[in-house]
Amino acid sequence: MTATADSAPQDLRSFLTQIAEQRPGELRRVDTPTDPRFGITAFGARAEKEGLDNAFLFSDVIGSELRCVANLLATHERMALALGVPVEELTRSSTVESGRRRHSPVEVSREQAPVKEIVWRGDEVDLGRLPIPVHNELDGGRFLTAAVMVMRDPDSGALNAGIYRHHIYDARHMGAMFLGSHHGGAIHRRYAKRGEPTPVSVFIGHHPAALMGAVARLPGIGGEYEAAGALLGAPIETVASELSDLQVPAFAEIVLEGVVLPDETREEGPFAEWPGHYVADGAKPVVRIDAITMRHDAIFQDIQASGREHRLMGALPRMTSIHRNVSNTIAGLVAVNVPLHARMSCVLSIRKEHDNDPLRAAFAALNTEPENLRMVTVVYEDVDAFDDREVAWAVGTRMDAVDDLLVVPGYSGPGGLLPTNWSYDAEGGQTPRRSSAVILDATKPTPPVVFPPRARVPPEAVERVALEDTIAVQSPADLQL
Ligand SMILES: Cc1cc2nc3c(=O)[nH]c(=O)nc-3n(C[C@H](O)[C@H](O)[C@H](O)COP(=O)(O)O)c2cc1C
Ligand SMILES: [Mn+2]
Repeated sequence: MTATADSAPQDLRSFLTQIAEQRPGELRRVDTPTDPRFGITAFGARAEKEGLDNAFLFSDVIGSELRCVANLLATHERMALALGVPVEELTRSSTVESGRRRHSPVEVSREQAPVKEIVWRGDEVDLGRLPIPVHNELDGGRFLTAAVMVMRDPDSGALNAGIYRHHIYDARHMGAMFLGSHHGGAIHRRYAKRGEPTPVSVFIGHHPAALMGAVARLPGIGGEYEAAGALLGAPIETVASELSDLQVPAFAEIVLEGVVLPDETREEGPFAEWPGHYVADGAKPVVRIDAITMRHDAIFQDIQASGREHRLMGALPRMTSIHRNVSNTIAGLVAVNVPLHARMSCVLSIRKEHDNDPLRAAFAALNTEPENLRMVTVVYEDVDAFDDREVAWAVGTRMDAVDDLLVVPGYSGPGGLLPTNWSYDAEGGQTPRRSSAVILDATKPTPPVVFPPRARVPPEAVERVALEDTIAVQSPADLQL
C-alpha cells in the first residue's frame, strides 16, 4: 500500500476497525464508569485469566474525557493482523530485514494532521486529564506504557524513537526510565553533558506498526520511523512539533511535547515490569511537558504492564534480533522462540552440522541481549521450538547435564529488571549483582553418529483420519456394548 493524500490513513482507528471486521468479538467496549486505578488493568487481567486476551475500549474513564484502548496487542493473532502476516510467520516477518522496503517518513501540513486539532500550551497542559492508569497493586502511581518518545541525537542529527515507561508526577512532570544500552538514555546523557535540556515529543495512540517500529532493535541510533514504514508498507506521515524540530506522526491520537531536564532526577517507581517483579526503582530523569496536541476525540492507549501484552511486545523484536545474530554465526538456524511466559529464556532449534554449533548459537543469542537473556535451550530441528512440551521432552531425553549443561557465571546484570540481578537484605535494600547464564544443549549428536530414531505414527496416516468422522461417547448407551 502506498500513502497518498486520499488513501485512508493507517492509524489506531483503522486497526480498531480491522479488528472489528476480521476478529469479531475480540474487542470489547466498556461503557460503564471505569476507575483508572486498577479498573482498566482489571479487565485485561480478567481476560488473561480466562485465556481470552480481549482488547478493551473504555468510553467512560473516571476523571477524563478521553477514551482509552487497552490490551490491544495481547495476542499473536492480532499482532499478525496488524503487520499483515500469517501468525506462523510472525516472528520472522516482524523483522524489518525480511525483504520489506523501508520507507522514510513523509511530512504533511498541519491542516492534514488530525493530531493538531487541539493544542494545549503552558498552563493549559494537564497530564491529569488523560486516562492514565495505575496498573498493578504496588505501583507508585500512574504510568504511561504505550508512549513512544522521539528524540534527536545531537551528534548525528538522527531521529530516534523508543517506548520508555513514564511515571506521572503532576500536571506537567513525569519520569523517564531509560535502560542501560538503549539509545534514549544515551541521547539524554549527550544533551545533559552539555548542560542542555533534551527536546522530546512523545506520541500515544497509533497503528501497531508505529509502536513495533519504535521497539525494533536497530543497530545504531535512529531508523525507527523507517522501520515502522517497513512494517506498515507505507511511509509514516509526520508533522512538525509545536516547540521543536522533532517530527511526530500526523495520525497519532495524542502528542506530548517537552524536555528531559538536564540536571534533575526524582524518585521513580515502583512499577511492575515484564518479569513480574518490582525492581529497579530509584532516581530517574524528569521530563517537563510544555505542550499537548491531540485529536478532538482522542483515544488514549495503554499497554497492560507486566501482562501478556507487555511480554509479547517485548519478546517479538528480541526474536528478530536473536534470529539475525544467530544466523550470522551458524548456518543451520531453524527457529527462535522467546516464550512469553519466560522472556529471559530462549529456545533455538538448529540443523546441527558441527559439534560446536549449539554452543556457538547459544552464545550468539546471549550476546544479542545480555541484559535480559539468561537461559538458552538448543534443540534439534525435529523439535518444535514453540511447543514447550516438545522442548521439555528433548531436555529430558537428549541432554546429559554433565556434558550438555554449561553455566556461565556472572554473565547477566548487574541490576536491570531481572530479580536475580539484585541482592536483598532484611531492611528491603536492593544492591545490583551479576547472575549466571545457562546453556542447555538438548540436541542429538552430530551426524553421521546414529542416535535412536524418534517414535511417531507416520504423518500421512495421521493426515488421513479426522475426528469429525468419529462418534463422541456422551452416555453409556453410546458405547453400544
Ligand atoms: C511496553 C514496553 C515498555 C518498555 N519500557 C521500557 C522502559 O521503561 N525503558 C526502556 O529503556 N526500554 C523500554 N522498553 C524497550 C524499548 O522501548 C526498546 O528496547 C527500544 O528498542 C529502545 O529503543 P532505543 O534503543 O532507540 O532507545 C519497553 C518496550 C515495550 C514494548
Ligand atoms: Mn534506537
